[in-house]
Amino acid sequence: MSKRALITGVTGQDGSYLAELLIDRGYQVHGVIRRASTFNTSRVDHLYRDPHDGDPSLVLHHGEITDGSRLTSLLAQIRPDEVYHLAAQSHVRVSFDEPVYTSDVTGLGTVRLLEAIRGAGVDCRFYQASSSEMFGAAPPPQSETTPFHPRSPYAAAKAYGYWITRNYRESYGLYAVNGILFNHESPRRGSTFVTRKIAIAAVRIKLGLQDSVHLGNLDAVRDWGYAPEYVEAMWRMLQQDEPDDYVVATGTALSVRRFAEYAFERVGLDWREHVRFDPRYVRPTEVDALVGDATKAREKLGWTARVHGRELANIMVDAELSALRGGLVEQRRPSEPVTAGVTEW
Ligand code: NAP
Ligand code: F7E
Repeated sequence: MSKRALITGVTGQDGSYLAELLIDRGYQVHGVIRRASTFNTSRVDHLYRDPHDGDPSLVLHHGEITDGSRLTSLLAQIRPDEVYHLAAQSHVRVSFDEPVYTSDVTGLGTVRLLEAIRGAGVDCRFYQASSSEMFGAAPPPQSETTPFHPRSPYAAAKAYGYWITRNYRESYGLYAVNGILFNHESPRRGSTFVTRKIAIAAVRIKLGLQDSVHLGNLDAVRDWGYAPEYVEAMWRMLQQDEPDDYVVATGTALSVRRFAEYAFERVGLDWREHVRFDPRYVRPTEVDALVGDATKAREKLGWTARVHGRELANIMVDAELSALRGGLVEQRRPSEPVTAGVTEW
């Protein structure tokens, strides 16, 4: 019998890479997707097989992280060995516009899922997608022992998710872990996160499809890693003898400005000629610098980041170039409104 894994947020960047990894390792993966009027499964379509052609390795179920009764029925039906909770309203800037919704989905979503596991009486291991954003104003380097100082509704919601996960571990003996992941990116990153926004813009400017890109705070420092490597760390956290919490990071500090410099250099352009400032992208409270100390993950999980700053920028720009040349990337300018009145952060 192959192991069964349940992934919430399977249609997201990390969910899609994790589904690939688990299927490669012989799991049957069950993913929760939101019902939408348009298709939202583009990141996992390549993994999907028609169930009429045999036992599928990826099974998709409709579900909402705000709907506890649905989560309980899914748990009872699937009875997974491992649960990876990745679903979230994951955009920090958007969380200032929608703080209550973000708290509900990103914060309370975790306890709904934990209660569903208890309610359905399923014996499984649980992964919580915690975030370096929880450290917020705490100065780098940040490790598992650094106190949290959240600087956004998103970060506050993730801090709740972190503590409720620990509480279920301590209260009920659940094998529940927090992966405290620092920023990780890829060609599958949502196009409103800064690295992907910059990579798309650099390529489109190079190809003459736009002239400039508007950004906010260029001084912010982040520790950007490569998402396919980070899902390996998630899996390893659930294969240990004892549950624990781990920081996952590269340890390399890079400013937004430097990332833009690398991305534009990759296509032979000078970022200073194309990047414009727009105050709309500045957040009410900023997280100035996140740089992780992943010593524990290296020592206990045997995990180390291989891809760092400039190489990551190259991977993302190269992917954009080949996708755009292949006609696969939508032609819409990333800095244009998606729909009237909605800013793409
Ligand atoms: P992402 O690309 O934004 O994906 C988020 C996923 O959550 C999507 O599948 C989305 O579905 C789903 N989702 C959102 N609201 C939902 C709801 N109400 N009910 C059910 N599903 C819902 O995020 P990611 O970058 O893959 O990150 C995965 C997780 O790690 C998130 O929890 C994020 O907060 C956390 N994290 C990310 C990073 C990072 O740097 N990427 C770092 C630390 C922690 P749709 O496709 O339908 O929108
Ligand atoms: O911003 C600055 C912005 O939105 C990075 C999420 O995955 O990682 C992510 O959160 C920095 C910030 O990611 C623009 O102010 C400048 O300082 O790409 P981002 P994030 O906020 O760090 C953490 C770990 C998560 O957990 C989250 O889910 O870049 N910045 N100009 C900009 N950011 C955006 N989005 N757009 C700009 O135009």
